[in-house]
Amino acid sequence: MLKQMETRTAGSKKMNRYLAAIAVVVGLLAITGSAVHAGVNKSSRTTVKSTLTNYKIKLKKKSAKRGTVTFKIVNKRGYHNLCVRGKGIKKCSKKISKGKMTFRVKFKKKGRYILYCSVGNHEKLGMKTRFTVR
Ligand SMILES: [Cu+2]
Repeated sequence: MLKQMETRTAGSKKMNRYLAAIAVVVGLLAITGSAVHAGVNKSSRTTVKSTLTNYKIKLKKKSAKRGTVTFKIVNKRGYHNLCVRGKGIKKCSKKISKGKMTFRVKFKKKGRYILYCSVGNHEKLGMKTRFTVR
């Protein structure tokens, strides 16, 4: 189809220059478009220092960007874990007594999540806190 157009406008240098300009603009738009797309898709990584004790969860950060969040947990007292629920996610770390562990969660959706401990009735005793994904 383009070939036909070129044949028809053959002899018109002005038209050819016009078509070349359009091609350049379309090319630039394609480049800018893909750059913006890459920016949106870039998944973020956040580390959140977390402390567990009887019966509290303390977070150094209460929010993160969408992406992978690594909770670096120190359990100071008692037997606990760290769980996340909300937006279709329900995931728990292993349970530990005094010590350290890492718990990694991939947050795909923005919104409010709850972090809690699933041991016994610890959540009711206060081991519960809000976590926001932006
Ligand atoms: Cu607990």
